Amino acid sequence: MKKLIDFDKEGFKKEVITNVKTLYRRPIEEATPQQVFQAVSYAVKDDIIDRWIATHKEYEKKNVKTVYYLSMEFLMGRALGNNLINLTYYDAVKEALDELGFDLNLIEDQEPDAALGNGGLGRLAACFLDSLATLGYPAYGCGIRYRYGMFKQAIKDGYQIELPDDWLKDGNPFEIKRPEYAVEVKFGGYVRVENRDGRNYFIQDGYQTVRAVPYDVPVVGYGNNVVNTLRIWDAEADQEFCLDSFDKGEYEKAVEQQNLAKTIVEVLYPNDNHYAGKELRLRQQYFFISASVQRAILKFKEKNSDIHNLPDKVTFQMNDTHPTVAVAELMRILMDEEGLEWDDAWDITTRTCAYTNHTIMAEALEKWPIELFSRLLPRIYQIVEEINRRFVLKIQSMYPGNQDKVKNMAILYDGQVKMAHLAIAGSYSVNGVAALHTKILEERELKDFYEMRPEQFNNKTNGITQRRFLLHGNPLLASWITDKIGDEWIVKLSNLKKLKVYATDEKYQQEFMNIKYQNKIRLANYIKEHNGVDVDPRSIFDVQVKRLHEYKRQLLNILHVMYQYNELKTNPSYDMYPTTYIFGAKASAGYKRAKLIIKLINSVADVINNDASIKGKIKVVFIENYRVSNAELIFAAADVSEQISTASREASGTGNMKFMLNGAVTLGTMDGANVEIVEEVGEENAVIFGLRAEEVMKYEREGGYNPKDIYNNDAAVRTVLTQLINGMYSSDDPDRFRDLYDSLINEDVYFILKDFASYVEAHRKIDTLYRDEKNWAKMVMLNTACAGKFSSDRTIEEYAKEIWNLKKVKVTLD
Ligand code: GL9
Repeated sequence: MKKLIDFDKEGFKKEVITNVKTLYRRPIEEATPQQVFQAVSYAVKDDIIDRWIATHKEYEKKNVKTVYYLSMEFLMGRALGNNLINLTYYDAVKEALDELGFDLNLIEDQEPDAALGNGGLGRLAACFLDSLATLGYPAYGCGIRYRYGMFKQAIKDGYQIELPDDWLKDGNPFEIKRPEYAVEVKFGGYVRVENRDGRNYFIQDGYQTVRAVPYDVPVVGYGNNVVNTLRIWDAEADQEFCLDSFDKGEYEKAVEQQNLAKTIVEVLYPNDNHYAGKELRLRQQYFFISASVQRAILKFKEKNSDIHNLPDKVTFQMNDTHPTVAVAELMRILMDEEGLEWDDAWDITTRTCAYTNHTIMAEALEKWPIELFSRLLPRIYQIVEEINRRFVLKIQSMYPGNQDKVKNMAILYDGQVKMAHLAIAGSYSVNGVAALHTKILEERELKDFYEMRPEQFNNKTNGITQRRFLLHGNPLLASWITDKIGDEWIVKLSNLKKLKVYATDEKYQQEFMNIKYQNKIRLANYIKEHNGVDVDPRSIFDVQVKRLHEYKRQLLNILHVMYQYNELKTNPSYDMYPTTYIFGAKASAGYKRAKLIIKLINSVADVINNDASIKGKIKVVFIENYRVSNAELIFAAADVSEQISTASREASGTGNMKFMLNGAVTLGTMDGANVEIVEEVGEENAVIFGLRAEEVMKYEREGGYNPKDIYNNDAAVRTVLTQLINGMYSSDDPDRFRDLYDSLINEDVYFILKDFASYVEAHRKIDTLYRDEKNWAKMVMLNTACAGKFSSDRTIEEYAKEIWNLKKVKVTLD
């Protein structure tokens, strides 16, 4: 690996030893692995700090424009390994620890994942931070320091159990508490008007305040001395918990306040692509947005005297609608605190805010009841009302007499605050996250808004960071690539195309496939250790890992496994290449059907894995507690990447890119970024099946299709469906899976039966392709070679140029 930064190995070892001593009063020989992890992390942080300070000095000196990436979720994963990679110290520290008698891999395993996110949306935010720092763009991530992150999943009797994720229990060595930057956030009360010097001021009274206290987490750029900040907010009760209260008998009240504040940041809502409408969630949203926006304005004012220049120095990028109250909060600050008039404030706001849409799933749309919204945020609601009033006037002047337009576009309608509409009205940019997704937004979901202001819309196809998902997650492949084409790919992923020439060379094919095999052994060992299942690394590793959601169609996958098992049992000549079907998925705690699908997968695994008669031709594994850290092992080991969402539903997907980068073939529908993956790698190097988005949307316009036709005409489908209700996989309770059966037979909203035959066909094709070793090697190598487009570095360059107008900064250490 390239070494840009000097590393003093002996000094580092000494520091680790000292840290163990000062932190734990122990000699290093007696330290636990957790203690060594802490000691190493503090030593690494020491090196980060100087660069962090230097970076911010440079930003201040240049008075740079900064993007504030506002997000309810940052799915960071572990920090130690990633920080070492980006400091370009990884190998050197590995050596230093070896000399101290510790294995860096085991030390890394001591760190809990920072799982402050659900899935793709949160992980995208984390990849973006990595790219922003690596490219040298001034940026803050702004979020919430949830006390409990994404729950820990255990599997008991095949069912998902949720356990609290107490990720802070040993302390987070990388974070720094910044009480000096604390701000107040106000909830509730009422608004009164006060006239001063002929101008009306709106004053919130009778409110409760919560103190927002930031914790800063460093985000290290790769080999460039840049360290940006992820600022996550903790909540504390406002008043000092004073002895006075005892005297007044208000002890309970004081404690209550304390708890009320703490509750706000207690837990991440474990919903993916689904809105639950909980009051506490809106509290969370306003809490971190008000704190982040207030702090950004204060910082702006340190270096700039005219608030009108805010758009030249700040962009608030809203990660989905969750941070959308930022529009109204910025208006509030500009008017109530900076004394601007509406038009002026609105002009500044709409040149400062930008919005990314991440889903078209109807159930994900955030709509707050006006009653709740106005009670919790009275002043903010007043502002939203006025934004809406003016916006509706604009609609009416553009489309006189067209009530449908008002109905479809108003921010307040039917007693609800529509957050997406507020985001669009308040932003200068609206972007989708893959070409197909953006097209669907423009032509269907947000058609009216697009017609009103087409220039506002743009696409930014998602990306992933190769630093975590190749350099750190797949060290064997990373060093093979560096050996062939040099190490510039680490910061310029398009270089991978230079690997194309190796894809047809047998010697290199063997090297590449050998690395894949080593990675499969590594995963097999993990599975053995964590699941107790033996899997054969020579079998096809066919993998679907992502959140459990009906639209992602894990059910289609497992129904196909059931079908294949039937073929093996009934047809002695059925010839299939041994395949290991690997699943990993968390279901939202309240999502019953998703949880039932997990149970089904595990039940099918139980039956099939224990049937000696099929000679191990099929194995099914459900990896418990799928998360960023084990994902890195899984991507590296996959042969086949299952990306099988109902076409039109997956906005982009990013797992698809991680598999491709690590040399897996996509078995997928023409959905989200799969479309662009096929474009890059060529149709012959992916296996595509199923309805196209156009076809799905046509059926939907026409009221769906009739799944019973398929049930009646396809005997194989009928058999599989019957096995859902005849006790084959639930002998103790034959009705257990009836809900799944009914949903497929009666509605099949996600076109599972409709796509089934095509999916079977696609699997046959994979089987045939895999047997042709040379061609398969060529295919997977071309997948890696063509993955350049999907670096989040490319995505961030596009955001920086086309939306944010940011300038790069260079940081040197003196
Ligand atoms: C998602 C989409 O479902 C994904 O297709 C997309 O890749 C990511 C990132 O743009 O955004 N939208 C969404 O609400 N989630 C996504 O993953 N869900 C969450 O993670 C909450």
